[in-house]
Amino acid sequence: MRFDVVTLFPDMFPGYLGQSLLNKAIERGFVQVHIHDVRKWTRNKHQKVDDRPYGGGPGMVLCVQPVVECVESIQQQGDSPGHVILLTPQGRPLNQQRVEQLVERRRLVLLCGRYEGFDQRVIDLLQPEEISIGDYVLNGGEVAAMVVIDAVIRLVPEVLGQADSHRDDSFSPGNRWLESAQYTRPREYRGLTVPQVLLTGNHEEIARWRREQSYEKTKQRRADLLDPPDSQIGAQEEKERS
Ligand code: 6GU
Repeated sequence: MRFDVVTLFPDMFPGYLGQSLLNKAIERGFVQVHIHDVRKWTRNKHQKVDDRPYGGGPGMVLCVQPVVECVESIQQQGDSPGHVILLTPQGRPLNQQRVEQLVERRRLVLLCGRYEGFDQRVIDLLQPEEISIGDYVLNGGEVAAMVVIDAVIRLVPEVLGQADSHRDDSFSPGNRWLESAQYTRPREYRGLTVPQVLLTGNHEEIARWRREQSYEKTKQRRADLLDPPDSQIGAQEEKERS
């Protein structure tokens, strides 16, 4: 799996990329992450990458030239141009179903926005998929790009220790419910004890208890997951494919 990240703030990434799971995957060659500084692609002498919006208004807009030329150059590297994603609060909200489709692409080019956004012609020319990571506003797309990388790499089969340990994750299609509570030793701490059923060794009983817990938690916190609408991101892509 290869990621190319296009950003004005390349220094935000090394800390994240150095964390153990990802670092091991990179060292073993299962994941490649290339960080590209858009500023290197400006053609004016002040290395300006943004300018005031036509028509007025607050903030600055990212210029079309450096972004488009940076992405085009990246796409010429490697053996496939990759799927281009623009991280923006205007995008469709990311969910696990879409993450599962993204891992199939094998190469993603992630554009991180800043300021008031990109010149519209970046979108017209590159036709990226626009993705948001939720209904709140970040200062830029960098953290969102890390979220995408984080969610996608753990689905690369070689990355997680146990090949199937993400199967039971909440939100995967086989299990849309939230996970039940987990306990480990000691059996008692400050008077709080582990539920008796987990100590019985009766696997059927335990599985039933977990399903019930999982259902109750989901009903209380995320009733929307019990009856999910078909209109979310991912469902649309699935339809377009078939
Ligand atoms: Cl992808 N970018 C920014 N700037 N804000 C966001 C976001 C992305 N997703 C949610 N909020």
